[in-house]
Amino acid sequence: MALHTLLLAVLAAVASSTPVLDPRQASTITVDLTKTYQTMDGFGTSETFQRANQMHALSPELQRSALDLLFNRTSGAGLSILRNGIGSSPDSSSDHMVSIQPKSPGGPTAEPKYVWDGNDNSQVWVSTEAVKYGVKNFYANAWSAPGYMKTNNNDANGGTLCGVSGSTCSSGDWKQAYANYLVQYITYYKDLGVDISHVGFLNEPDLTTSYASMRSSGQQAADFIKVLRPTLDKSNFTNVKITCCDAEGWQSQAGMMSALTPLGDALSVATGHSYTGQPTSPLSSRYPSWQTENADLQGAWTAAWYSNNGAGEGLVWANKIYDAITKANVSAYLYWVGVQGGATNSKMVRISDDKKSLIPSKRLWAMANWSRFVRPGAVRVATSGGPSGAKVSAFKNPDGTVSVQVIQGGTASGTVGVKVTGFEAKGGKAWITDNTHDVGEQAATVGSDGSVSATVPGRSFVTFVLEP
Ligand SMILES: *[C@@H]1O[C@H](CO)[C@@H](O)[C@H](O)[C@H]1NC(C)=O
Ligand SMILES: *[C@@H]1O[C@H](CO)[C@@H](O)[C@H](O)[C@H]1NC(C)=O
Ligand SMILES: *[C@@H]1O[C@H](CO)[C@@H](O)[C@H](O)[C@H]1NC(C)=O
Ligand SMILES: *[C@H]1O[C@H](CO)[C@@H](O)[C@H](O)[C@H]1NC(C)=O
Repeated sequence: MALHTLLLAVLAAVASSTPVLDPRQASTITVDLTKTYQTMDGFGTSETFQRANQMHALSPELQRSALDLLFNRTSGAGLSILRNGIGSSPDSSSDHMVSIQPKSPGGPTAEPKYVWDGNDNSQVWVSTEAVKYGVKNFYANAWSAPGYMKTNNNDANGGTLCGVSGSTCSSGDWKQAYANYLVQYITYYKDLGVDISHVGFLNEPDLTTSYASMRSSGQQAADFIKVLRPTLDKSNFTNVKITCCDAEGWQSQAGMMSALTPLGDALSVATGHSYTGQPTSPLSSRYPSWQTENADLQGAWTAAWYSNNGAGEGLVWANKIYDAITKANVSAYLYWVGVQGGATNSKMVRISDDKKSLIPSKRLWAMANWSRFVRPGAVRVATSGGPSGAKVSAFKNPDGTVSVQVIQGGTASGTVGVKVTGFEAKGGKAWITDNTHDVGEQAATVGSDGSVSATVPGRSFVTFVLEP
């Protein structure tokens, strides 16, 4: 330790042209591209339950700012996944998502009576705009089937889909009709130029609540997936991936997996939320997994990066995302809402009460630090070393860049060098997010050995990008 310290001090004194190092805190991160983990699909959010209408009601200038904050890769978070809500309600009152077949056609085998307004509570607008920013992952997710397809004849208050195990209805078996209904929704979007990439048919099936909700066990979900997969394939939607089941908590979703795994390739992605349990271990060793909903739902609005580790602070969210990726093996992380009005932290960007401005929180910039630099298709790779107390992760992006995230939750500050084994960086950048910066570019030095160095201050998130 003493010798190491002395050596660094000597080196610092000799190499007078290098940045001033505090020898006690300088450190090196080594990235090993040969040890790989999961492939990333991206980062995202949602404007369901008529939140998209709130965005669309803004002035044209603020609409653009809102879209840039969510999807722009240079001035915003560069989100790469949009989760849309497939409606199940008979009407659009309150914040309901109206169904594309609000009234029963008469029975499960009757000719469908679909109704499509081409707007879908402004989700079509957000989606078509997102396409222009390069978003390719559109996750269409139903909270429930329409009421007439369910045991309780209501799209809210739980109930199950008629026809799955243990769920019989006098009106018959609605599994095929529900599958057709989801395919019809995907078709409407396709006709407007938005390719739905993922479809989910449940949301929090472990929760009965006064808004759209449908119960399901793992077995009941498997019963339906066996109908949905061939229905999608027959309509040429062979590339649309089925997700399941968006349980309210991660462990609750884990409990559904044993009934789903026998589905093999009929299921593509295991999805879970974090409300009743955080992602701390993998859901499945077979399926990629997505953390599809989390937020500080009720906390009073804060835009802070770090104050006292409060539930809405940016640094807290940077850490949550890190844990989900490194401990729970997730391939995607979605915050609940992107842009919305109101005084809680349930969204990342707040529409001011007079609707004349947007207030981005540091939660958005925590997402940005991940989303801008860990692109869809990036493969997580191993790292060793790094500053004491910091959380470190690294990814190889499809464009050949290597991005390294250093989250320093403590107060220690120092220079950090990043070296990728077998890779000489020809260029490098560092981006900082802290109390005063929002993914701001900061000075980085490319060393003669192909390493990249920059300062990592206390309570900050610094992303290094090494260019081959
Ligand atoms: C993203 O923001 C930059 C900077 O404001 C702007 O030049 C660019 O056109 C935006 N990108 C898109 C796709 O709108
Ligand atoms: C399905 O896709 C194939 C190949 O893209 C195409 O030839 C065929 O016409 C499509 N069928 C339908 C029903 O859209
Ligand atoms: C992590 O997820 C991938 C799929 O994305 C899977 O192949 C791998 O086995 C998982 N690893 C663990 C430890 O569960
Ligand atoms: C990362 O987060 C910090 C802290 O808010 C912010 O200053 C920085 O701009 C973010 N970086 C990116 C690229 O989003």
